[in-house]
Amino acid sequence: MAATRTFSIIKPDATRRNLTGAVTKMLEEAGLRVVASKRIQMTREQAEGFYGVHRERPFFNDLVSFMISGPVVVQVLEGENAVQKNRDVMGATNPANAEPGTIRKELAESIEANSVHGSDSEENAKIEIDFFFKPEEIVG
Ligand code: DGI
Repeated sequence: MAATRTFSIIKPDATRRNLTGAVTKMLEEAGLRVVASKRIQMTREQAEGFYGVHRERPFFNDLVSFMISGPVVVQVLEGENAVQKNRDVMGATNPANAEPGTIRKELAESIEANSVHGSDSEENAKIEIDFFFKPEEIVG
């Protein structure tokens, strides 16, 4: 099967605790390659746009405030079945429900401060990659 791509964010709780390398190591050990990566401070407008699908959810304002509370690392990951592989290594949204060995079980603090974002479909991966990266910033 050909390699595909997904989009990942190392969230502010993880960058704050100096876990950028630890998260990336777990992604790499799961068989994903980092083909683009940059550390950014998201603006409120960017975070609101990125999480637009959650606008009506009760936690939307908290989520946006959390995502701009510190730097994040946005990444493009490549591998066989990249979207699913990344979702598997991330673990469940709430770390309390995540399987042992997953990033969220091992590293996350709470359902909000859950260390990583990962696209939930190939279609959304393309949209999310385009939201943060120019084609020339991705080197496979
Ligand atoms: O794809 P996921 O990140 O696993 O989960 P999602 O798309 O359902 O939700 C996006 C993010 O929103 C999630 O990573 C953390 C936050 N979130 C989801 N459900 C809740 C939540 N935050 C709070 N405070 N409460 C929730 O119930």
